[in-house]
Amino acid sequence: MSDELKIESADMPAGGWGSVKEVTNILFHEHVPLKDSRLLLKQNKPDGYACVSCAWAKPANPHPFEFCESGAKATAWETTSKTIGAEFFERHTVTELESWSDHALEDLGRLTVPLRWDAASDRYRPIDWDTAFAEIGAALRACDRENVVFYSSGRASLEASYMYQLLARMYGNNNLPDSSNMCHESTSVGLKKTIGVAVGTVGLNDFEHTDCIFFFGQNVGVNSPRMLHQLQEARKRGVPIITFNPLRERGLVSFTNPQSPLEMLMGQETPISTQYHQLKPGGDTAALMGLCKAVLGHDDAARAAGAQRVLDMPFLQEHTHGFADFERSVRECSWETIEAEAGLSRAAIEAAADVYCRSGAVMGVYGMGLTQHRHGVQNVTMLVNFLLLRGNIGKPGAGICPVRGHSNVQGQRTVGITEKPELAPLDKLKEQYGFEPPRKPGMNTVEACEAILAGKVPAFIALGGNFVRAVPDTVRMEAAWRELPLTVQVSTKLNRNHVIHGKASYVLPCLGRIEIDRQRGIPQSVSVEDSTACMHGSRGMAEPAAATLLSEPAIVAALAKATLPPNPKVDWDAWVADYGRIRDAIEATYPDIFKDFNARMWTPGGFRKPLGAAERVWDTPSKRAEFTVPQSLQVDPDSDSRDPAALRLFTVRSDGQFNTTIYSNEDRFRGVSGTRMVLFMARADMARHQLAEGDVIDLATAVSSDAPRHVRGLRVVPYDIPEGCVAGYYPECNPLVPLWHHAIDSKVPAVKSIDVLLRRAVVH
Ligand SMILES: Nc1nc2c(c(=O)[nH]1)N[C@H]1C(S)=C(S)[C@@H](COP(=O)(O)OP(=O)(O)OC[C@H]3O[C@@H](n4cnc5c(=O)[nH]c(N)nc54)[C@H](O)[C@@H]3O)O[C@H]1N2
Ligand SMILES: Nc1nc2c(c(=O)[nH]1)N[C@H]1C(S)=C(S)[C@@H](COP(=O)(O)OP(=O)(O)OC[C@H]3O[C@@H](n4cnc5c(=O)[nH]c(N)nc54)[C@H](O)[C@@H]3O)O[C@H]1N2
Ligand SMILES: [Mo]
Repeated sequence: MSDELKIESADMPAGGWGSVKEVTNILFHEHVPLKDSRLLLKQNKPDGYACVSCAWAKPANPHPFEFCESGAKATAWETTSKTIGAEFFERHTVTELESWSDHALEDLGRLTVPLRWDAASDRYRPIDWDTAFAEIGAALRACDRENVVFYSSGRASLEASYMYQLLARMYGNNNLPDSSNMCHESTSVGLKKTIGVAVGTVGLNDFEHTDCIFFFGQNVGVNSPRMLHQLQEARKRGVPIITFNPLRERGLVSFTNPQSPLEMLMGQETPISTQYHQLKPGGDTAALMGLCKAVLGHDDAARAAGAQRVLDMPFLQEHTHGFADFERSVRECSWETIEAEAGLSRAAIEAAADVYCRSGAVMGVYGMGLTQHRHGVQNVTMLVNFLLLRGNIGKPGAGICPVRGHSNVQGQRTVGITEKPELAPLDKLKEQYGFEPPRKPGMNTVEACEAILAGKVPAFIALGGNFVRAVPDTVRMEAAWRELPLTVQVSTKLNRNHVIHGKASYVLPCLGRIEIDRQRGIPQSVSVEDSTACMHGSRGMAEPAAATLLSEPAIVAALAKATLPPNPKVDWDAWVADYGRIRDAIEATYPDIFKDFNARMWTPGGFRKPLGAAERVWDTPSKRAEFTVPQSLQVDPDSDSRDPAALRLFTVRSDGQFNTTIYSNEDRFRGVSGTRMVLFMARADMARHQLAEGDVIDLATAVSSDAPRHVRGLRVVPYDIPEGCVAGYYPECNPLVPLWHHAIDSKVPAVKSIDVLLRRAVVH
């Protein structure tokens, strides 16, 4: 890959011919054979496999091509014919591999053999599976059980995840941090508190009935492109889409369906957003406060004129609690404060509120732009306040719609991957398996990092992911990571977390979800939960990358057998021999959610878990939906210490990546290629700093009392972004994020608002 920066204007629509070219390129680059490229036709089909990219819903009547550019890339990346085995690791020391880029490491292809790091030669050496499990089991038995961490990234199936949480709990702790702790945990906390369910209420069919969509901080064209189909359909019905995002994102501006020959030939594009509000990062609470204030204004006017109320009074009276306090806080909040904190004019906010008041059923869609802030939870609860004003939760076409990240991240929580003991059915597990589950709260991601920094963690087990690369404070975390006595990673590809490793380190290569998983010769299937709480079966379809790979359920079972004393009530071998039995066990633990699991998992469109809030049954202490008064409109309670010269940095993804997996240096939608070491900046700020396009700068974290934090050598890219803020890529900018800079209550790292200082780089 060349690393020369290229900047081009990116005014083509999302999708379109660019998307087709990208798909062809990656299938070619990954040497995906033609027969396997046909796999894409089985993606997200009722009889096919659930895509390993995002968690967006899978319709009952799918398009013939129910895949997108991002999903095709993820499929090509997993089914690549490139592999690495023992010979590769014989040729390269781990220290040498550390100097390779994230892209270069994963681009080597699929891991094929279990590996153990050999300190004397600084190499990963092959080890047979049985020896690996025996050694890891012996080490875990000797550890301080309270502090061993069992991380999972949100890709593993419901079956593997259920077994994994049982392993952790039978071992003796609730240390089950999940990628969700860096992602939608602000949603889980905020929605549980206000509407009594931890997940969104919108289902796919709501898109057919909605009258208006409010869209906050989610980059649909890149991160959940299949949702563009629903948005395009809605737009064709004339449904307004009102977007709040500091960046003008292509996929939120317009879309050409690459799977519609007519649109492709005619170069037709559908404009997606009808209003686009480029607010300040972290300005969402203030913008929502303004929206609510404008709605109250309309209601006052209606009342004065004796017209029909704008607020849904019967709903407020019957279904909500705390409205009076909330209303007071809105009336007391001045437009000056709202405008200053949101970075939007009163007129712009009122224009959005006008559409809201005219619309019967409204949905609120959002992503990381709301959750990854110091006030991430409050941003979510403010969106709930706004929807409640007109009864927009629990009626067709309306509701709240957090767009989840990893393809089964929501499902992992459903089957017990949680550090919070109150969210796991511990008594049920006790009864089912005859052991005493630990009751002490476990560590979430930030707490696990703190414990690692404090030298308290004896072993870190990871079911997927790239923890050390995904978390904040890269420099401090990498140093502490090397001191971990034991790291065990269940992975498909080589990544930073394998080359930065503990004193003893094992890499256990597993099958991906697209591959055929045969147990005793019989193909097994697994299941996942999508963003709309629907469960789907998934059948692997590609031949495994190597015969030596084990499935995730098989690896978890082997780790459990090597670590735990035998328990006649848990037959790990029987579970691995027939995954249907794991699903029976899941059903026994959660009879309400997973009734007739094995039969229903193939329901076209999935089967939905019961969601009280969608039926207006509120599982909150007041048994009503809760209004909440925001604590502060400021983006950051620490911002008193704000340096006036500071710029507010937020980190984003490009279409050339899936989280820490970097497919390429291209960011087609933002017109940047050649390097990811860039900083998007407003022209006015560039002028103020006397910078020209392509100039090289360094960033330092503005509030860094405990340690200096830097990222050096970023190239300036002029961009349509509000003044005073800048954007850079995740994970390249993670060294700038202090670990303690996280959301109040949910502890999601606040990677969408970091105060930074900029210096022109010294060129030697
Ligand atoms: N292709 C691809 N697909 C993915 C992923 C991937 O990396 N690549 N990752 C997956 C995962 S795990 C996740 S969680 C999702 C993430 O998907 P998204 O939620 O879309 O995440 P981001 O790209 O981090 O940024 C979201 C958007 O928020 C905007 N934003 C930033 N700050 C603010 C703010 O303060 N307010 C508002 N209103 N907007 C803001 C940014 O400009 C950006 O457009 O995608 C999933 N799908
Ligand atoms: N600055 C900043 N930091 C962020 C974010 C941000 O927006 N900005 N986003 C955060 C978010 S939303 C998330 S979700 C986290 C992501 O954090 P993680 O989920 O930990 O990271 P990923 O990059 O998704 O993990 C990629 C690795 O997973 C492994 N893998 C892939 N498929 C499989 C599989 O099927 N099984 C197994 N066992 N392994 C597999 C491969 O080895 C691959 O290298 O990062 C967070 N960090
Ligand atoms: Mo995520």
